[in-house]
Amino acid sequence: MRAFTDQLLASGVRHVVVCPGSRSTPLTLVFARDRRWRAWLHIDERSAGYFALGLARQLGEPVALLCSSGTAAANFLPAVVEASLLRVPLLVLTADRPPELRDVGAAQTIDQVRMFGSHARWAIDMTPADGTPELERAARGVAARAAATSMAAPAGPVHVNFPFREPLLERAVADPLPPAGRPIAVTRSVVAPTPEAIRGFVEAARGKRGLIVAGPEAGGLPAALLTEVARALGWPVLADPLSGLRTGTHDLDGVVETYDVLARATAFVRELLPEVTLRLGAAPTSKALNVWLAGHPAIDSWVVDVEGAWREPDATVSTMLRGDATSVCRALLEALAPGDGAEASWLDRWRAANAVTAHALRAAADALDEPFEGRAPLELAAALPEGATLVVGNSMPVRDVDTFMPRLGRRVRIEGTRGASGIDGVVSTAVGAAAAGDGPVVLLIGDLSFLHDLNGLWAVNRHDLNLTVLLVNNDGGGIFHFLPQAELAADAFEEWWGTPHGLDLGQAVALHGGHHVRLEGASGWAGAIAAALGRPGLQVLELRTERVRNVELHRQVIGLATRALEAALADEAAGVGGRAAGVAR
Ligand SMILES: Cc1ncc(C[n+]2csc(CCOP(=O)(O)OP(=O)(O)O)c2C)c(N)n1
Ligand SMILES: [Mg+2]
Repeated sequence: MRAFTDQLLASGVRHVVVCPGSRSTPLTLVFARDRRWRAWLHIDERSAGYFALGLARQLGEPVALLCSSGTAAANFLPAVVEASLLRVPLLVLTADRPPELRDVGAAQTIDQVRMFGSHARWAIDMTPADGTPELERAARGVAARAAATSMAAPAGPVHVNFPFREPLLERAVADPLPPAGRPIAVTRSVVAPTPEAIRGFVEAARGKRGLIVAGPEAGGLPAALLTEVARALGWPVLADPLSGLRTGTHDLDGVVETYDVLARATAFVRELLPEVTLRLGAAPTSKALNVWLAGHPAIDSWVVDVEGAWREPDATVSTMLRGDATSVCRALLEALAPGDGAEASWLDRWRAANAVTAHALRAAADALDEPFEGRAPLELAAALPEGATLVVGNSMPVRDVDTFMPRLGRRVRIEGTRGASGIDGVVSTAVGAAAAGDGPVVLLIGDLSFLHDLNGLWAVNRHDLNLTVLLVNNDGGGIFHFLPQAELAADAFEEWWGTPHGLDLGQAVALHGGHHVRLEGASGWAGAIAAALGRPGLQVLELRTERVRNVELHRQVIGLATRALEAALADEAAGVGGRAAGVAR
């Protein structure tokens, strides 16, 4: 075991999340006794998996995950799926029965060989350790390869299955001999684009009206480089909140955050249709943006991604530009010459439209005198300090952050779990991020998602962590009210989609030793958020809203913003100056 775990350390792995069990004893003892490891105990494997994912993403390094045999391992699946799609390095270590006890009715024994299927970048079933130097050397190689594979682009989960024979304990005690041999070094390659590909793009883009679409990317895209590329092209950057481009100390001048509204404004999309797009990161969260761009197959659409990946759900790509985001940006900056960019009015019009829309959205939200879910991102924007991380839950939280979160010139990370968009491990992903000890972490989450991963809260107190939760409680699945089911299946809707649970979530917070506060009124929550950030432990701020009303308020606010934009366009066309000057030139 020591050859394996020592090599993991040599490969830069420092953290391991350990779930209790007997079969995993040999590895648990190493992680528990060897002080070079930061070992995190977790009770629930499903939560543990997401905790490891949140920690690994925050640190940008692989995190190991250990459990016993049987369904314990199966409970890692959701986090393995998410890590694969989100491209987060995880080292999944599962204990197993030795081969002679498999498929013969032995207790707590299931088929674990390659059990994560295509969701693992690499999987191996180890030979039961017998202390011989040959197997120790082989184990060292597996550890080096596992860590390196989890980090190779695209990063992801790796599964190592460990058969352990009884007696488990003597074996562990007899094991701590210093492992033979030297640690293995594995170098990493950059995935650089070919010069022809870069030339091809520059030719396609020269003088054209274009957009850079910055989609979700775990850990963020290279913001400073990408905004430099945008400047050289004279194109705006449509920055998904999960791209790392909407917030930060890079140049935000050409960053557009209101595209979710812009793309719904028919006059605008007619006027400002691009000829070329360059997308980095995954497909954006905004359905309106995706539908708009996909509706124009004549757009020359370039997607940047590493070999083997295909994040292109709308099937509109014209060129897959192979390379990692940083290498591609560097190559583009070298290749672009002064004069290659679009005419200046193109970016000016986007900037002006963005300013009008951002202002109108804010004004429409400010005018409400009742709680509005879209208000939460605005209050968070006011409250989040430099160095904070905002983890946004799926369902409405990520969409509201997409629509309403303004650009912030502060170092604030925004992360989500949009790989598979599950509501099952959101709490633990945020708790794992908090465990990295890298600035304050705030979680914005819906009530069903919160309920789904209540066990995740356990780790906050157990490990003395600090987490602030803004819990949007609309007593059910608010998102479903935006779907046709709400009207077309009205008889069954409330029970089967609305799914009110009727629970007092403050009691769940109390169970986990947290502090619970209700947010009152229509606004002014930033003070409460900042105060919660100043207190230790689990801090839950609960906002109560109403699902049916939420749809009405969204339509009202977005409708007002769309009309403000269209009025500005009309004024501009009629030659009236003012705020919108330049929108529709
Ligand atoms: C594990 C999992 N189960 C079910 C779903 C389907 N689903 C998507 S959103 C949603 C409702 C989420 O409700 P809540 O967290 O309260 O957010 P709200 O819609 O109210 O904003 C459900 C059940 C899912 N995405 N993941
Ligand atoms: Mg809800």
